[in-house]
Amino acid sequence: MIRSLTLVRRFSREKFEQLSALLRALGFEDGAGWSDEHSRGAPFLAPVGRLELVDGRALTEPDILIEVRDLDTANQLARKHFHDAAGEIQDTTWKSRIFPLQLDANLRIGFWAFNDPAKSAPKATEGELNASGMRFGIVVSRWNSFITERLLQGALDCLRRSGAKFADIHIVRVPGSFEIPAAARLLAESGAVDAVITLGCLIRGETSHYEHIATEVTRGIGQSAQETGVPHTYGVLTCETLEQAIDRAGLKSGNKGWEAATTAVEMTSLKGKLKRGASDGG
Ligand code: DLZ
Repeated sequence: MIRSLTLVRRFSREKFEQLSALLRALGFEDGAGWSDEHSRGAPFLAPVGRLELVDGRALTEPDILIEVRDLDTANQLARKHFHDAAGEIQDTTWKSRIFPLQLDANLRIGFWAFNDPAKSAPKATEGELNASGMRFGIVVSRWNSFITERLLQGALDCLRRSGAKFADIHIVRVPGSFEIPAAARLLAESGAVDAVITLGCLIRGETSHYEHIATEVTRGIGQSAQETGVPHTYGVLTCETLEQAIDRAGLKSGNKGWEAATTAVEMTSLKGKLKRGASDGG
């Protein structure tokens, strides 16, 4: 049922710019903003959100809390952008440190980090979203190219924003989705790419043997990933109607090509970490 949680705060133009710059510097991802003749909105997306209810003692914490990995750097950045409005780092009573950023009389943001993040959460290894130095193969089908070219643009946009160079991206076009697994395997076996992103579009209403193709494509891509050890990501739309496909290619429900690309970046990074035996605790 739940899709997201949004906190809305109004700022003067100057604070809006200042706070946007700080949040970007801290690594928040820009969401899709909006504007009309009087106002504008700039959403910033956090990887994890939480709605926390508290019963009991009076709260001294600000009502917006932003957890960061490196509190000292966050404090330096906040001082750079807001000077004295950013307070000193202090210990809390809950095994963490925090500093306040007083934006106006009513609005204070607290930036905080656990003293020992490894103790506060189970150990986990996860991939980063930095694609610099990574090489990608993208297999895209020409069937329903009106949709698949949008998926490709989404994937390229994601890779570029994540730091990949265009010279390190090899695009392979195939006739239809059925041909994707074979081309994906050839690319993976070539050793020339770190991950393969697969993009296609199957529309049930317009494909008499839809089930057979969809099953075969999914199985083939998975098999290529498992047998070559090269991460493959799945950006093949399987839709009931053309309208659904348009929605998933960037209109209403995000862009599946973008998602497949970001997953490829993460999985490539994860593979590198697991091979090196790394566990960063976060
Ligand atoms: C034949 C076919 C049909 C009917 N529909 C689609 C589709 O919706 N999406 C797609 O990517 N490809 C389709 N194809 C083509 C097959 O994937 C394949 O390219 C041909 O059967 C030739 O092997």
